[in-house]
Amino acid sequence: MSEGNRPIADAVLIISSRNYSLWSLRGFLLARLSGIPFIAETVTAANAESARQELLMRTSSVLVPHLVVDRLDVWDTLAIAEFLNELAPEAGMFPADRAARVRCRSISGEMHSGFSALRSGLQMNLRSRRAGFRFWSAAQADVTRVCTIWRDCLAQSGGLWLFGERFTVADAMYAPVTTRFISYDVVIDPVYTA
Ligand SMILES: N[C@@H](CCC(=O)N[C@@H](CS)C(=O)NCC(=O)O)C(=O)O
Repeated sequence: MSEGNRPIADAVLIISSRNYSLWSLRGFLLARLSGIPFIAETVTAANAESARQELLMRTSSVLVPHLVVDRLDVWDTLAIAEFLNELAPEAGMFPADRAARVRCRSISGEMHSGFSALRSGLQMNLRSRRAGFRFWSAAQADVTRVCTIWRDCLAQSGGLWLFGERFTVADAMYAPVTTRFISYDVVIDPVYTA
């Protein structure tokens, strides 16, 4: 991996729990997808206030994930995805086909900026199983939209992942949604049309 033929040194990804923090999980999956060797530094603290104090010292946004590569700071998950793709284009983080790439960026952006009812109503917890969990209708609208996106992508790509045989940025962005559907026993229509 190189940037202008210069080796990439000291890639550090600052995250919090991959069990409870959906953005941390996404950042971690994206870093793994890039293939760039990195160290994941996990901010853990006894309570919310001390976690915030630690984040204040580590990240300008006071949010995770936050990537540091060659003393360059990158925060915000989509910016991290784009930067990793820039550093490691050979990893194929986005689909090779332009139409698929546009769709991949669009649905990743849609997940990044939307689905607030799903996010607040069904909080991520990989360790939780809530059989028969009931949630409000706004979250149901988000669930329906997610299924439409998945169905359209899989119909076009044929699976296995949203854009075919390779796991892409979009799969990382939607990964915490699949875990929520499992955690909260969300009933969805079959999304495979093939
Ligand atoms: N839009 C940001 C969202 C990041 C975000 O909200 N991160 C949460 C973790 S899930 C956070 O760091 N919260 C600070 C805290 O919990 O103290 C991104 O794309 O990275």
